Amino acid sequence: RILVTGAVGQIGSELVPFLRKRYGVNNVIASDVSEIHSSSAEGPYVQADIMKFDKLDEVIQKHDINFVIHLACVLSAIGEQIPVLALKVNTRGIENILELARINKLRVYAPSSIAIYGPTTPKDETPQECVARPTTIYGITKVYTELIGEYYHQRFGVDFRSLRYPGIISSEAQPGGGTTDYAVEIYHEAIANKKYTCFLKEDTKMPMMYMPDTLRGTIQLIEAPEETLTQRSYNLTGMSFTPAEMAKEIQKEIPEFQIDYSPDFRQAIAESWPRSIDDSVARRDWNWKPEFNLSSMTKHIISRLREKKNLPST
Ligand code: VAH
Repeated sequence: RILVTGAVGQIGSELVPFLRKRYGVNNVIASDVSEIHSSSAEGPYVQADIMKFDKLDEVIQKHDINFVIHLACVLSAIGEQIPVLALKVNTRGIENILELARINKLRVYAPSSIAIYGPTTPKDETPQECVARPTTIYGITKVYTELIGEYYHQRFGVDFRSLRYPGIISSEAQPGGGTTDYAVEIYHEAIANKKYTCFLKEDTKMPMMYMPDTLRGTIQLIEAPEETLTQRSYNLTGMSFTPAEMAKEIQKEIPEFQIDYSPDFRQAIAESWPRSIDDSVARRDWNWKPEFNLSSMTKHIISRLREKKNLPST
C-alpha cells in the first residue's frame, strides 16, 4: 500500500485521487498533520506528523505500507518568512521517511524542485547536471533531500526517486505558500474579479507545469523500470512564461481582464531561479513529454473554473 504525506496540500489534493483511480482506493492511505480532511471522504485518511518517527512507524505497520510518497514540506515563500520551520520540517521529514524506508524496505518518492538552483546556475535551459547553490532555505532543504535520498539508495538500497518540479498550476487546489502561487491565483481572480495584482514583475520568467502533466509525469517515473533510470532526481518542466505573457493568454478568454504589478519579497526568490529547464534526460530515460502549453492550459483552466462556479462558458 502507498502512504501519501502532505496529502492535503496542492499536489496531494490531486495526486491522491489520481493514485486511487490507478491503484485502488484502499491501496492509497492519505495523511497529513491536520486531524481530519475532506479527502477522508474519498478513502482512508490518517493524521500523521512527519516529525514524529514512532507515529509514522505505527501507520506504516498498521496499514501495511510498502511505498511512501512524501509531499509534506514547507515551500519557498513561507520558508523565507519562517526559515527555522522550513529547515526543521523539510530535513527531519525526509530523514524520518528514509530511515523508515531502510528499516521496513519501503520505496520512496519525494519531490525536489527547480528551487535547488541558485544565482550561479545557468538561467536558460538549465541542464540536468550543473551547479546547485540555492539562496532560499527551501532550495537548500531540497538539495539535501536529493543528496540524502541518493545516499540511502546507494548505501542501503532504498528505491528513492525524485522530480525537480517547476511551479505547478492547478484549477482544483489552492497553492501552499510558494513563489509561483501567482500563476494559480491569477486564474481565480480573473474569473471572480476580472483583475489581478501580481506580486512579481511582469517580465519574471519561470519554469511551470500544468497539474495533469505533473500527475502523469510522476506516475511515469514511479512506474519506470529501475534499469531505465540514470538519475535518482530528474529535471522536469512543461513550459516557461512571464506574468505578462500569462495575462495576454487570459485576455484571449476574458478580454476585460486587467493586471497590475506590485512586486514583494518573492521577486528576489524568483530571480534566483532558472528561467527555463532542460528536461531532455527525463525524456530520454522514461519518455517524459508534457502535453500542455500556456495557451491550452489557460483554455482548460478557465473552462474548468467557469464550470465549477457554474458560469456561462463565454
Ligand atoms: C514554490 N511552488 O514556489 C514551489 C516550487 C519551483 C517552485 O518549488 O516554492
